Amino acid sequence: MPQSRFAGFRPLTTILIGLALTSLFLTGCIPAVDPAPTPTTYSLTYIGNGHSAGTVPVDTTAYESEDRATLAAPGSLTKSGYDFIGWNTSATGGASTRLLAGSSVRITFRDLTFYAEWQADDPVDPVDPVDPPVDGTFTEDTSNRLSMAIRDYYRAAYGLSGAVLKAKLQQIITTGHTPGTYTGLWTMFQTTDAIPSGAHAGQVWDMYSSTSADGSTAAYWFTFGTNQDSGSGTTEGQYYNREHTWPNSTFGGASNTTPYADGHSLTPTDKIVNNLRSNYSYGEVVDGAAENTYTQNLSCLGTARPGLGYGGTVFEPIDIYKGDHARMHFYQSLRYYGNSTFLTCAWAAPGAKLLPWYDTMLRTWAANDPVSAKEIARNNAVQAYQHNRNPFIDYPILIELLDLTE
Ligand SMILES: [Ca+2]
Repeated sequence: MPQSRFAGFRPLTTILIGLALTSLFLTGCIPAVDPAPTPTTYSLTYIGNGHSAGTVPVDTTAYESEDRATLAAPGSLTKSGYDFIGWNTSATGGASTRLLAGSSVRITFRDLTFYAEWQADDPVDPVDPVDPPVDGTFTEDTSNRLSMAIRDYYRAAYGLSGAVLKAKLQQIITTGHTPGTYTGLWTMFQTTDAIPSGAHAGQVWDMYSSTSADGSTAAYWFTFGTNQDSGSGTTEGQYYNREHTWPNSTFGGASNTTPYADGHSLTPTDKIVNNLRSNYSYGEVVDGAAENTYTQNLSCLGTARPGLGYGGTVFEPIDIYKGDHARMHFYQSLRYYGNSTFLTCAWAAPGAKLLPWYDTMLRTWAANDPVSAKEIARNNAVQAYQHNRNPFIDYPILIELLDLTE
């Protein structure tokens, strides 16, 4: 269970209860007692999505927001002429929103619906639900999804594949990158990480305190400048500072280096949660364990869950921002591929190469939390600041075309 965010008010609560009891004693009148509030619960629903036979799995668990679910096997579910390839958050399928049966999903503030995804049975090329990061040619998206300027940005990489594609993309995002300073990030954040609209427009969009994908709700709010870390603060919600999504202690740590102040991999976050995360790897924690430490938006520091492929302490952002962090890490791995200051750490080999367990987890995170309007706007704003882009936001397919582990 999460720590109570009202823990700090216990003394006041105790006083008020004492006063109420005293009042009751004096008046001799016992009013009706409101029942304890029922915790909000969330459901996980499976839909057959055109299945022709079998039974759709049913999950009757009433999940609380910090619980974890394991996606069911298809069981007897079948569709004539098709293979089951996974559960999809979209009824129309697509690799970017697919999760394999057996995937671990955190229930965070929402009901979840998963549609069976079917692929026409092909006896010559049997279905492989795990898209391998290998072959395939990078092609221009000629729809109107991307502006011509963005399409042109990648012009030299179209038609390439594999290691050649990786090298060309690294060259593209390195050439023209005009690194800002670590101090300059305070100003950059005001254009890259501001809430775009609504009651909190212009305030800090902090993924460690936000509770909604559109930024409209949060555990607490920061105002640029006013709440900028000034060296003090002891509890959540007082100050924001600069969070390296890929902890800087693993790449030298000198504040005048390019990766230390790369706007694509730093965001404004609550100072206390930033300190809690420290330089632990991102990961997925064990299910609701008492030893886990939850922040106010239910980000969590705890022991890695069984089966993750890593056995240490990890920090788990909430689900709606996992894809954001995954794509920031993909950027970091590509931009600094081969950079000798990037050392061995819990999630990477020297040269910013993702370890297989981490690569697998981030691919799942990216698939489960597709590119959002927030990331697209942020990519444009960071480009305006330092003149390079995160290719994995523009072209999510690149995750399937590049191998970031070697
Ligand atoms: Ca997201």
